[in-house]
Amino acid sequence: MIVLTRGYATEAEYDMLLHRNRAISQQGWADRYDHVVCHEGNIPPNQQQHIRRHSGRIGARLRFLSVQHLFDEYATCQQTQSTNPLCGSFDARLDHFSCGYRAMCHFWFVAVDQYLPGYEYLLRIDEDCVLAGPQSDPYTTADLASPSWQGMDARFVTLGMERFFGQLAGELRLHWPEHGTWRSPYTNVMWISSDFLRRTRHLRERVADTACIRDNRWGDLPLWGAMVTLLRAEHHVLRLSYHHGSHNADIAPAAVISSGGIGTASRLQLMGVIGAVAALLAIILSRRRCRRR
Ligand SMILES: Nc1nc2c(ncn2[C@@H]2O[C@H](COP(=O)(O)OP(=O)(O)OP(=O)(O)O)[C@@H](O)[C@H]2O)c(=O)[nH]1
Ligand SMILES: [Mg+2]
Repeated sequence: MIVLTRGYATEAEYDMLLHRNRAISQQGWADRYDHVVCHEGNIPPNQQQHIRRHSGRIGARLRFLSVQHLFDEYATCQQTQSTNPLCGSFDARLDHFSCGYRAMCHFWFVAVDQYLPGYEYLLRIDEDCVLAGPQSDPYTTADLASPSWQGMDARFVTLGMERFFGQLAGELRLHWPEHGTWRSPYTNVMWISSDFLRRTRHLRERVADTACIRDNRWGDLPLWGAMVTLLRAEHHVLRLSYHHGSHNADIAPAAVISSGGIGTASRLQLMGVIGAVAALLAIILSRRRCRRR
């Protein structure tokens, strides 16, 4: 089980990570897995001790792994201007995404298996994701699984992505949908097999070569969705519920609704419409019953 986390100036700022770790410690199956904390090389030994001490059962077994080299490569990213015409031109909105955030996207999409070789499966649980009480072991032999699948990322951070994958699919004779949209795993909590990592390595390297993760902040969410689409892998639902802190949202395993890239928000809206129609029917039926009496 892996987290990539920021290093902080004070111990108090690790509270969110500690909350995450303690929720994992509550799981009966936590001992079956290794627990890795990846960081930028900026969590010193005294802070590592603090994290171990307050992480519950898994604390003693935490492995701290520096991925500083990758973050150094991203340190001078050009935030608002792309060097590759494929993925756009100047856009001030990109300024919102730091070089560190883009390095994080690169880590999870391109580099994770290089830093963590030798594991059969990886389970990502982000720093701001807290498992919701004791749950069953989510172990699966699926290529890739996530509790929730959704549609596309914002247009201004996916410039050229559809065109790129359409061309790649044509070149390598892989599948690509004509409508040009695809479903993506909500990657904050995601399961992935080493076999799928191996089978997608050449495709992920092609993505890395575009430099669009750095320049246009192509995110790991639509990129993993594209991998699943290109290789016609299944949209497996991972049986884990959690609270996603950065969005203050509770995420529960949700069945994937037909094709077409329907998002979490759309799904919630759909549930709302179904609920409203059901309520209306109930009122009509109850009135009919009243009239019959
Ligand atoms: N080391 C490091 N980790 C980061 C950085 N940015 C994000 N992360 C980690 O990457 C994971 C996801 O980061 P979030 O900030 O939650 O981003 P997100 O979930 O994609 O974005 P939201 O859609 O806002 O939730 C968390 O575990 C963060 O700690 C960074 O600059 N450095
Ligand atoms: Mg988050």
